[in-house]
Amino acid sequence: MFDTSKKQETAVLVGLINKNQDEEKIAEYLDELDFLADTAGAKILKRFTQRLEHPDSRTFVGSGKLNDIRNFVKENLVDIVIFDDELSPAQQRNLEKEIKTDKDQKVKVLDRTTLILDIFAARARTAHAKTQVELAQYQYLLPRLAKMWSHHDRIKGGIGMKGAGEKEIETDRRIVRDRIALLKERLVTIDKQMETQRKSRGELIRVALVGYTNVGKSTIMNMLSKSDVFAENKLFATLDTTVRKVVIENLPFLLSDTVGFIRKLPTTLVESFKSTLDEVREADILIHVVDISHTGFEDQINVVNQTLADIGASDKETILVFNKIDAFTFEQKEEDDLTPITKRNLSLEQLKKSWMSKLNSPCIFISATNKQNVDEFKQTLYNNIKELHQKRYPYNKFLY
Ligand SMILES: Nc1nc2c(ncn2[C@@H]2O[C@H](COP(=O)(O)OP(=O)(O)OP(=O)(O)O)[C@@H](O)[C@H]2O)c(=O)[nH]1
Ligand SMILES: [Mg+2]
Repeated sequence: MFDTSKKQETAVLVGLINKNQDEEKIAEYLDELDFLADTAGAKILKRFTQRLEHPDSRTFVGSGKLNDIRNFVKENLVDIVIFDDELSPAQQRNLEKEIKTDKDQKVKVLDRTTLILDIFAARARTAHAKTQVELAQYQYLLPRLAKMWSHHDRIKGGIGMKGAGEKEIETDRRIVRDRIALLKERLVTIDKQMETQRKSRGELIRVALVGYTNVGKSTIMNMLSKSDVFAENKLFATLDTTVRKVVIENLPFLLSDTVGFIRKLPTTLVESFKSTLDEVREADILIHVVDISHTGFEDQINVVNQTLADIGASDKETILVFNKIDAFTFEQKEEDDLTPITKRNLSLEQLKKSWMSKLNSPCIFISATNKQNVDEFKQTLYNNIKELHQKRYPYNKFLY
């Protein structure tokens, strides 16, 4: 989507402040949108926010704000305007028209979903991931074409003739539907192969790393398995599932690393990544990795738990691993500071205490890059796997 052959493309971000997302939240959400845009290769010049309970049905933001955006885009020759929420086809069309000040100006209007889909498309390596992403993209497109169609229909108002534009849309819809059917067929074949592979892995306990994107899942995978899975400070570095046989002391098990989750993950993506997520669904134990250095880590935990529930994997034995303790910072309050304590004022020790008392499953605090507390983490993992192994194979004691 972003043209990398030319100079780096520039973009502005747009988000709404309302009762679901206050000023602090929207700042954090736009940080994330900025990170997504950066991952896709764009440079953010400015953020626009507007206090609005519901998005404007025509242009997402009100006319005053739209004017500000238009002026900024014109003055700074901005290439892309990115909205933090999904745009309806009508909003997208209106915005494309209204942000331009003259007809030769090229400004792209994107929403969060398209941005995530584009990043997935650029990052997909294997045929499996590519097929899943392409399916998600077409599924996102289809209702949009359909909506355009019904919109034309209404304007036509009962006159029996079809205009050229409508025919085109009808053809487009047929092409998209055919493509979706073909991609689904392909996925069925790939899924079968993967299912056979999973079955042939035998009786080893299966552990899956799950978590928000960029929390350090692949880094932990590499640390535990001494393998070399691609890890970097970009969102969605991992799209394909990697499975490794890992041995702690003398206990072997299977460890899988998979795609990270994110707030407002497009539903079409979750749908088409079903088979990738089977690895999570079929796991015996989940390692839920959290980036404790991120100010919104609690929200991220909730997003992950919700996504796990959505894919039917919420009631699994889970080890909560707070990673990146080396990068953790907090605002220590002075003794005479009587303003109420917020989450930002809690030290690592206080957080540890509160999480440990809150959970009845294990939780560990580590730094994967600095190798802090890694032995304790491995021991916890070992104990959990061993216990499950003994339960499942009571007569098979040779492994430990
Ligand atoms: N400071 C610090 N950085 C870490 C730690 N663990 C991982 N990172 C960094 O965090 C970034 C993301 O790590 P990854 O392992 O790629 O994260 P991931 O969860 O696999 O990310 P996705 O595959 O994109 O979902 C990388 O730049 C890592 O070097 C840690 O303990 N401390
Ligand atoms: Mg990864």
